[in-house]
Amino acid sequence: MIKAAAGNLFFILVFMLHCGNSVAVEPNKVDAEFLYKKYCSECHGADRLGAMGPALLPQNLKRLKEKEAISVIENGSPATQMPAFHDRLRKAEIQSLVEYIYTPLEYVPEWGMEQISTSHIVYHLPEELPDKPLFSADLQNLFVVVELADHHATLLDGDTFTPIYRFPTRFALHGGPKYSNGGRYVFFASRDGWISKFDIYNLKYVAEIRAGINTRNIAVSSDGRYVLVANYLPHTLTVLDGRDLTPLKVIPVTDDNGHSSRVSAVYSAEPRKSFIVALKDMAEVWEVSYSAIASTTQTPLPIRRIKIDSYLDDFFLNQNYSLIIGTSRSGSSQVVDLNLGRVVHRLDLPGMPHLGSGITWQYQGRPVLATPNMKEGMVSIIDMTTWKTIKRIDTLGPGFFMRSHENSPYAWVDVFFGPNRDAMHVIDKRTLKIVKTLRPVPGKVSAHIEFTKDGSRALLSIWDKEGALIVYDSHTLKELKRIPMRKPSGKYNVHNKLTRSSGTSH
Ligand code: DHE
Repeated sequence: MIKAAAGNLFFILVFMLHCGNSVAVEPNKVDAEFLYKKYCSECHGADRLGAMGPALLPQNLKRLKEKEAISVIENGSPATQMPAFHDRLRKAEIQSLVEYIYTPLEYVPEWGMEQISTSHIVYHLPEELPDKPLFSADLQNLFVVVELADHHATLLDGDTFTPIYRFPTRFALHGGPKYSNGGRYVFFASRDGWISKFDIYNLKYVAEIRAGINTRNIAVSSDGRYVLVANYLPHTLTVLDGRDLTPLKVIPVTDDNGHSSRVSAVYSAEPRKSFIVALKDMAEVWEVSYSAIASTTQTPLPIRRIKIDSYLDDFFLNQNYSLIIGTSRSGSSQVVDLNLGRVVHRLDLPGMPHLGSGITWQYQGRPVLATPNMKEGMVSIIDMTTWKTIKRIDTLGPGFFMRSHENSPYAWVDVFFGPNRDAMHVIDKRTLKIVKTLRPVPGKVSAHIEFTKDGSRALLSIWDKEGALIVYDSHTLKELKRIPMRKPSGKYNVHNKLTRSSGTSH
């Protein structure tokens, strides 16, 4: 059943009519518009509403001063796909581009309940499809691999490492797909706001909906009832029914003074039966409860607002979800106690720690948090009882993703940026020393590890159009298999995600 084909057409028409050529007239407009189309539109959208890159509108650039914007265009932005343009654009051209992106659009499409509902597509009602997989494999040891180069995903058997099924996805998926119902369903989010629910047993999409114009990520409640969508544009959270993605509610993200904020990310805190929401332009963390006790018919999904020191651009939740360890790009890092509802520690973390990729393990009888750094070549190891950094491990360059598994003595961290981005370090969790540096394909980025259910194998991505997944024995560190893939950005093991392994992202 396709409810919304007409709705989609309507959306495209509205976009074409209202966004295509209707930018407010400003000095330098002709040049800037031309330059924007040539250099920026592929990633940021022809209409500046965002695509692979974020929306470039004054309301989304509030925290970026115009001087900083010039530097980003000149030098690129660390930890993103934004390249440097100093060799292609003159200073005056960069200046005119900055003026252009800080000029409000004459028309920003509204994306509320009505537009979201119109985009809703239901392909199959979940109960119409058999509750039995069409293939045979250990269902807890499956991987979904996102292949960014041609916008596909591959379902991979985690015992034999053979692809079971490859299917198209929406454009530019971002963030980890989320599993529900013991791994039967997987949910994806694309940067342009499309949320898709896929039935792994039947190898079919169940439903899709465009929940935002520019989206960060999603979280699925542990009971599978709700999907919460974090948006950059508009400044909202969208609540969807986990069954068929019917939109239930759009929550405006505003403070007491009516100022609105982008949402950095949302996670489901299963032990608390709540969603934790980090905000990019407001010094607050929100906890949205989905427990039956907190939710009443009068107040479904009540929101608890916790004031904190500063914005959260990136954050990590500890294993029992009582603490948020968060950081802002300005360099301040803080520990927020969710039970006490306040900041309880400040951390000394230089550079740009990528806490979203942080992992924990026991080191000499105490829990430690390890985080790569997207600006500096180092991994910080933090004692989670004293909140002191006990070791900085030097790496060959800034990294993005870090991974381990309860059954593995090693933690793997990539070197995502710089001349050594083909390198992958393996750290011994017992000594906090790098014991091996792999270069599986010289000259090509190697990134993002994920372990099999039992932790015996580690899967590495070669981030290239003609890329691969490389399977390693996680104890001997010997290569076992290469599976060709098209820029496999991330891979997600059902068991490790559903059990919230301390070695992976949740
Ligand atoms: Fe991501 C996860 C934010 C750039 C690939 N990234 C996440 C998550 C957040 C985040 C909040 C956790 C969501 C989740 O899993 O539910 N990412 C950001 C940024 O703020 C940043 C630095 C700037 C931006 O452009 O948004 C950023 N991310 C990138 C990239 O440039 C990457 C490398 C390529 C891409 O696809 O855009 C990238 N991010 C990823 C991947 C994950 C991710 C593959 C999932 C990791 C996982 O294993 O869970």
